[in-house]
Amino acid sequence: MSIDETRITRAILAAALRDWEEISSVDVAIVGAGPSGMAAAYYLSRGGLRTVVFERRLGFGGGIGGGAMFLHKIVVEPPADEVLRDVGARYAEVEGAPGLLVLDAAELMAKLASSALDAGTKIVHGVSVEDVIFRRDPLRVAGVVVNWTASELSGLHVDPLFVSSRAVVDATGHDASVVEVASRKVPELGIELRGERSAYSELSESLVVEGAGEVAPGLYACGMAVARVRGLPRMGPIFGAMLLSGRKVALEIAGRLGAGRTTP
Ligand code: 48H
Repeated sequence: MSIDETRITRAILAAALRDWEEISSVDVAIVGAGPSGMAAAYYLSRGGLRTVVFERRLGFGGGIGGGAMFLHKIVVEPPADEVLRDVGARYAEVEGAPGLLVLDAAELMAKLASSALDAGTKIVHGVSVEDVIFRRDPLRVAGVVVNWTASELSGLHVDPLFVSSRAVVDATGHDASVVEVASRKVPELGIELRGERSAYSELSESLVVEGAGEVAPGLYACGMAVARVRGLPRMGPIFGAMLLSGRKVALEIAGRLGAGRTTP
């Protein structure tokens, strides 16, 4: 077999451009490959919806990777163990703390990603969402505006590309950057960002899941983005609400868009 450089280049170009052509119009565009975005992607894809995740960085997991102050463990509480079992991530009960489960950060990142990919999610790294597409009659968010993270970092003026979608999910974490840009640049959506509050783990774990969902027509939030949008406390390195809010948003979108097999 001859390994010809031109063939390597053409193979990559052809496959990547084929993917981008498909990605240019999807059912759901998820912004951020952290725990909430990956959980949402897994359940959406499992339900048969064409789902793409755009991730600014070159890896999966968002805040999972740093564990807690770089210690490579995180905790989760029921009923988020249902998500752990769905993606095959192992966990252990915490002695003396009934209801708390502990697991490896690396395992959760890997299992969320591989489950989402196996279910059909397309994950594109090194791409940042810098804006949304909106439509009138009826007023709604109708997709995202994307650019290479490298051009964002370089400060060069490079015009973006567009991805239209039936739903957009802000899973960008503390920044809630998609909801933020939509609230600023499409004021008629009437989105109010209330700002994240100081730590209160137990309260936050339930309120983030409760608050996850549609923020404006076509635009949904899960994970820490919910805390910034709804004015909720942070919770520290406990990830139950991240997984459960991702699953909740997926089920809500699947219900609206009419997917089949998402329900666990
Ligand atoms: C493309 C983007 C963009 C963009 C950001 O921070 P994450 O892990 O988000 P969540 O909400 O799934 O999980 C939050 C959790 O990690 C956490 O921080 C917790 C529980 N904190 C509690 C506390 O008290 O501090 O992941 C977001 C991902 C990251 O990978 C970003 O790189 C990516 O989104 N991202 N990708 N375009 N505009 N903005």
